[in-house]
Amino acid sequence: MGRLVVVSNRVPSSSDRQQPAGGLAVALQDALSHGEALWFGWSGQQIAEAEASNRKPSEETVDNVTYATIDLTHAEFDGFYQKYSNGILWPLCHYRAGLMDYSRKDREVYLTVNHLFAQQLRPLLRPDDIIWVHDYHLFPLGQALRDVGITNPIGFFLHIPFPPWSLMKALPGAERLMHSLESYDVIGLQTEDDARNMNDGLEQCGVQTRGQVFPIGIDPASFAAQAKACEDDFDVQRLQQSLRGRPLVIGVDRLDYSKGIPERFHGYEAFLKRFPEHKGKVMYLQIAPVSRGTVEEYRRLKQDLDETAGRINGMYGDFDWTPIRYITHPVPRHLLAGFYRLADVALVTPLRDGMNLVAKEYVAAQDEEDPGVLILSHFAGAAPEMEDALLVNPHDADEIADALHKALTMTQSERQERWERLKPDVWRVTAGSWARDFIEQLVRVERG
Ligand code: ADQ
Repeated sequence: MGRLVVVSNRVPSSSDRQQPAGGLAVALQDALSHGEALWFGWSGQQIAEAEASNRKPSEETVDNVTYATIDLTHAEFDGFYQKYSNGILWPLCHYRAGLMDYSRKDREVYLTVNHLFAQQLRPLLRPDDIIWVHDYHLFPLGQALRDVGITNPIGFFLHIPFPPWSLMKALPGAERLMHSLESYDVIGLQTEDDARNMNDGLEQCGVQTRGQVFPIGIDPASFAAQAKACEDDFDVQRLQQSLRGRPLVIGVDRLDYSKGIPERFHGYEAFLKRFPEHKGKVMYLQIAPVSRGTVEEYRRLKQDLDETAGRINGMYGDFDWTPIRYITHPVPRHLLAGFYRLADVALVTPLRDGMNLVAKEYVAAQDEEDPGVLILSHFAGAAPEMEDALLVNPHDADEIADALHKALTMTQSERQERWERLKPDVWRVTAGSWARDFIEQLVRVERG
């Protein structure tokens, strides 16, 4: 196999690489460790228009991987990243067409930046490279690479859901987007639903290529080891002592409207109202670091959550008990593993989610003698693989309340049985196997 070239919107900075904060960097660690590799994308830096004309990628090689990054101008960052990717494609792909704030100008910037990526990447490519493009920021990159003469195998993986064509076509230019996908040799999606939706769209647009399912996973063995090793960590102990014997319910999400955090708060409120025997006897910790904080919709969401948490704490709390501990800054990954292990219940209730790795991490982190209970939304991509969780509809506060009561009163033997049935899939489909399966398909293309 030739060199693996990964292209994503962001390339992790050197500090992120030392302590990968989840997501793509963790998932690709294994794939990037075999042979020579190149990772290309945006540096995370913005520059003035005047500095853009003689832009060149800056490169840094660490062991076998070269990280090549380019800067974006303020206007490119705004139109490509904030507006088109996160203000249009993100809500639409999460079935929230009503939140989509479309403008033709932003679409042009999006296409221009995809062409810029292709032009800047081209001189770095070798004839035997295989190219793997990631996520919605770069839907048209395959086409843009073909336009500048690249004939190498190119694959595309979409980390987020793909909506039904009847919804997707609300996007002006959706047909063109579907046609641009024809440039890819392999297209990967998280779930059967996503593949069905995309393939239906491709068919309706008369495009021949088809998407396949490659569900993403975590590195369960190392996550489990980290969680166990963390039991005696000072901060994990601090959290445990602060519980004073009360069970811990945990939620861990980027602060994003797709994660259903307000709905979860309402579910917890319904639980306190309907099952008052738990009042003062349970602790709910929600960790939700601010993400995309400069996008208006995310600012509104944070304000809503701040208010709802404050209201619930004011209404149900007591002078010695706070119902919700709500944190909007990130928590280091190793501590997160320890917190998951300590938690009796995890609330993972997205309204839509490509996969949701938190659900898998929670299962991996449990103590096999005394595992906790996962409450999981039907609308997480992970749900079809995790039917032994307590599956809920996140729009139904009473269903969340019932599931919380059930989880907190479940016998140890039922918790063990459920966890034993959840475990095999988490261990079978890992980050490593996901990347290997995808790359194998691409290599097959390379070999004709
Ligand atoms: P995300 O939307 O970011 O990813 P998720 O799959 O849950 O969602 O992964 C997030 C990662 O970041 C996890 O490893 C988690 O531990 C970490 N993380 C989350 N909240 C954190 C916090 N508060 N502090 C520290 N770390 C935190 C996108 C798609 C998902 C898809 C992934 C991978 O939206 O649906 O599963 O990509 O394909």
